Amino acid sequence: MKRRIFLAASLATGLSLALNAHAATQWDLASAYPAFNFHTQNLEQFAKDVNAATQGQVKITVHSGASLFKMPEIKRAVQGGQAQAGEFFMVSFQNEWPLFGLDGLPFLAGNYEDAWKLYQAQRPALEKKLDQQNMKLLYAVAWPPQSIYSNKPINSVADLKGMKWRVYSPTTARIGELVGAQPVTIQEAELSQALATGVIEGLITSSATGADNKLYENLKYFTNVQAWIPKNAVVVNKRAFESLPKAEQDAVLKAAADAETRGWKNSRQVDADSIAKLKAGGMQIVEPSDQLRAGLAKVGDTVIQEWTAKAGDDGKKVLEIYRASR
Ligand code: PCA
Repeated sequence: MKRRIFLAASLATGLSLALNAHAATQWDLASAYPAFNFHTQNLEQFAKDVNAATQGQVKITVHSGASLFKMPEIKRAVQGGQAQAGEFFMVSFQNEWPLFGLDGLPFLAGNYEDAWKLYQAQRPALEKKLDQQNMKLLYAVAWPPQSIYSNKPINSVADLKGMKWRVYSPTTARIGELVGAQPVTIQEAELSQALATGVIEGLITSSATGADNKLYENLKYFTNVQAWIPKNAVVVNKRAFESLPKAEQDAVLKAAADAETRGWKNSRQVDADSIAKLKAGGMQIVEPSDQLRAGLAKVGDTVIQEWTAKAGDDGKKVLEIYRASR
């Protein structure tokens, strides 16, 4: 009798183990940046943390380097559930909803403290928007400040005239137009090739992206204008998230909060390290002249005015919240 009870109990345990093993969730997470980029490394750590906190019940595979979807496709892929999770560059999606472009507006928040405040102002609206699009925001992390790379010295905005200018967002395209450059949309994954083949001659991006892509092999100047601090958002398909048991949902959210804190901290360090790498690669790091600053500020004012007109009351409200928090 005792033996039978024991047998029944061990059968039940075996069964529940089998069920547990069967229930393990597997998510594909699409990302567009190289495996060694700091955002990608942060995603890998996030995946590890989730795995550990759920005892292997939630396994996230990070597909870096645009290997699963190209950056412009990632958001829609998560929305439609073709990938359960993904990372996308928010400002690229400004045409869809102006507030995605908030952190790409020139000289609104050019340092990390302000960028964080801007994010706090943006976040509630962002979460709501993503929720309407069938996604949940896990976290968002800042790229280092955006500065200008070129072959010739940029002393004023007039020096940008006629330049084949790589753009990644409606705002970078508009800036290109306003300074008389020729905007060309290029994804980061194609950056080195576009430079090597002369499709582009200059761009605005982070120190990190310059170092990741060895831009010093083709370009000579990094003009440190620190115009804005855009963010990557990491999202999960809402249905995929909601199908997890509550304890696993909580574990994912805890790991996401940790990833956000870690990512913002790393971003600053990566900025310093990347500028050192650019220098070591032979690039000249130049502080912007007063003339360049003034010219860019004027362009920036136009861009912000145009954005505000499009963004309507929601945009105005977020800008007010941000300005009051500074
Ligand atoms: N690097 C990415 C996005 C912003 C950045 O710093 C890029 O240039 O596409």
